[in-house]
Amino acid sequence: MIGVETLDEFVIRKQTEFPYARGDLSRLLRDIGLAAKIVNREVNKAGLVDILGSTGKTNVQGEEVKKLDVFANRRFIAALELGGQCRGVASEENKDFITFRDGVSKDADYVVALDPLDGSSNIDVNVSVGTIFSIYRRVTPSEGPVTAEDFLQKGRNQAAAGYIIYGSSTMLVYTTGYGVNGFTLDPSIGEFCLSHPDMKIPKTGKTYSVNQGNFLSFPEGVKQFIRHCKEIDKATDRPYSLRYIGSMVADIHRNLITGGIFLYPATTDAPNGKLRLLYECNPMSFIVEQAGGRATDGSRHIQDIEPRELHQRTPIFIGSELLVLKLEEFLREGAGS
Ligand code: AHM
Ligand code: MG
Repeated sequence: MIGVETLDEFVIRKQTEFPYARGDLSRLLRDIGLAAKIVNREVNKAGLVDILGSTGKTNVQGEEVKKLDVFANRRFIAALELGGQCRGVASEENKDFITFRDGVSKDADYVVALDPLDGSSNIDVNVSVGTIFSIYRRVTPSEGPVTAEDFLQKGRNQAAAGYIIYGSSTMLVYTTGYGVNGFTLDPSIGEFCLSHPDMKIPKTGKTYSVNQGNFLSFPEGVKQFIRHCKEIDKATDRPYSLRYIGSMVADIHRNLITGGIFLYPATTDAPNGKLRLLYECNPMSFIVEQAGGRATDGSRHIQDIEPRELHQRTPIFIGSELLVLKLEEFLREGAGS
């Protein structure tokens, strides 16, 4: 191929790979790409305008909502509604899912679970944030309104998933179950261009990413794994490197490219961990597994967990296969001690 391939061109070329090759999912991905460009524009100028800072309100999880969270949420929901391929959205920022009943979306077959701006505590300090999305084909009859059942599907049912990282450059990475492809936004032409075709996560790595401040309240097996990471590794003559941005998208994106493991375990105060199954853990797990990695809650694949509620949390260990397997070994030993 001569020159760059844009996200839209790529999605159209790959359309025949989709299980329902009517083009709906292709259009949905392009709608998400468009919203991402608009959010990117606002994230980039966050330091310049009054949009920066907190609204003073809290979201459904009781966490402080930053203005850009609100903006990104509105932007993505509007793009999905106007695009006409999405029938409903569950968002980190909304207690209940939203249904599109009228207009162009009224016959759409897909629903989207969304974290519009993940890692938003990093906005004020100019550190990478992200958007995470998960797309399902609805399971209830298309004549009727969407129900919770359409969203509460196992991760294995995802039709597509992806993230956008608003970083030193902005990238959109997605999978439809046929490998993982990454696109970098070229600001000079305003297009996401294929830059990372068929991404594969290294089998192992030398990086672990965890909020180690919570060490004392981690399960015993996790503590042992972290101690193991701090020991001198015979192969490299040095310990593992700890790298923790505090933005799940950015931490996992780095590990996807260079190899590593990201951990958000249960803690004494948060026995289900912090991160949300539907719009954080499932989509990131789909991508990492498609890239050849592994994602579990310590005993089950994340994508095999049966969701019970929209904002359900789960512990997560995700990244290079051999590192996650090693962690699971420590967890089994820890449980037995
Ligand atoms: P958010 O969706 O409210 O931004 O929270 C999710 C973020 C993740 O991106 C990140 O991995 C994690 O929270 C960091 O949490 P902590 O500050 O407890 O380490
Ligand atoms: Mg989040």
